[in-house]
Amino acid sequence: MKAMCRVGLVMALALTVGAAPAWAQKVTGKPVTVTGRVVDNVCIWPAGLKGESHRECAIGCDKAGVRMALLDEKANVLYTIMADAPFKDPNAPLREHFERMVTVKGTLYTAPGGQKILAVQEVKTAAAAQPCAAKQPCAAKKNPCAAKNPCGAKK
Ligand SMILES: [Cu+2]
Repeated sequence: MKAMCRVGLVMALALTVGAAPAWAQKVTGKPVTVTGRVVDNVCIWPAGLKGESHRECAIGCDKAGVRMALLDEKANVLYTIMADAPFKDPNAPLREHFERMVTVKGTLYTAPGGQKILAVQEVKTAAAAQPCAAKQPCAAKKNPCAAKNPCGAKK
């Protein structure tokens, strides 16, 4: 009987080791570039607060340890932010951009449940990352920069 129990235990251990549960599976990331707003989860979801007027609050939330997120407002997708290596502050590269539009280069992981997790490698202001009208300011009518460019304003 004792021997049977031992065999059972060994088999159970072997099964545990052999079949990793879904939550322990490695997820393959893919390189992405995402443009969105750096938002504060604590304020945007319960109260709908975001944007420039909310910057001071986001700075306060950051000091309290809140991790910022990236919201692609066009696609309506929220990205959880993480650092691209252990022992790094995930908010650090975003700190000067809280509540503003940025373009982030990084690695995207889709976790169980569909959560999108973005390992941040590089952050630029969205405008700096898209100098869209710079080369031919008057050429493209659908240019998102048209409103700001001098050729558009003359019409
Ligand atoms: Cu806040």
